[in-house]
Amino acid sequence: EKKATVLDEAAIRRALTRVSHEIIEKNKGVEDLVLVGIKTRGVPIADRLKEKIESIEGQSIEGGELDITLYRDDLENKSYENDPDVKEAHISTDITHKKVVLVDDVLYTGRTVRAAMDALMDHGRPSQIQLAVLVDRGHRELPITANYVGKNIPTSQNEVVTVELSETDARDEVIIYEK
Ligand code: 3GP
Ligand code: 5GP
Ligand code: MG
Repeated sequence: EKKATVLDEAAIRRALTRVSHEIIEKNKGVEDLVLVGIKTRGVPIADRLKEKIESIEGQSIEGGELDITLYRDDLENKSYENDPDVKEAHISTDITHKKVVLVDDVLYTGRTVRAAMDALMDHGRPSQIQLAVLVDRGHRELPITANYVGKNIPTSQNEVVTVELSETDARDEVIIYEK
């Protein structure tokens, strides 16, 4: 059951523009920066941030993607017994000594990000790992926090945040559903 649209196309665009500026400001430019999207919807978000940052700074930056899948068959039973698993990593560049910004659509328990950090460490030795998410819906089960947040959406456990992006879906919209 649909409860509310929390972000429309313009709001998503503005949030990502702000986050782009925050990334540039925190890193004092884009030197040694690598943006790594977590599949599926973290990837188009990372692409959008990359484009905005490149156009603001007039400099190209590296990108990559990680495919993190859960062991489990359903999203409900994600727990310490069935943590997310890294399927594939495609990172165009050597991340050693680089500042990696992980990008995901929704931050929830933090277990996906933990798995993503493990994968990055297997891949090289980044000098720093930062996290950017479009939506932080709360309910962390690990001491993980995002450096950049498009929108904080306090949710209950029986709500689901649906992220639709034009690259993967018909349009740009973030909606809260009651399960
Ligand atoms: P995404 O891969 O595009 O990010 O996790 C697989 C998909 O299921 C995700 O899409 C995500 O949008 C969607 N999803 C909805 N609710 C949940 C949830 O509570 N946990 C997880 N892991 N995914 C969810
Ligand atoms: P976590 O591992 O932090 O619990 O969840 C993060 C990952 O699960 C994200 O990649 C995200 O796609 C997905 N996820 C968790 N909760 C939600 C949600 O409410 N909505 C959507 N769209 N994805 C979610
Ligand atoms: Mg995701």
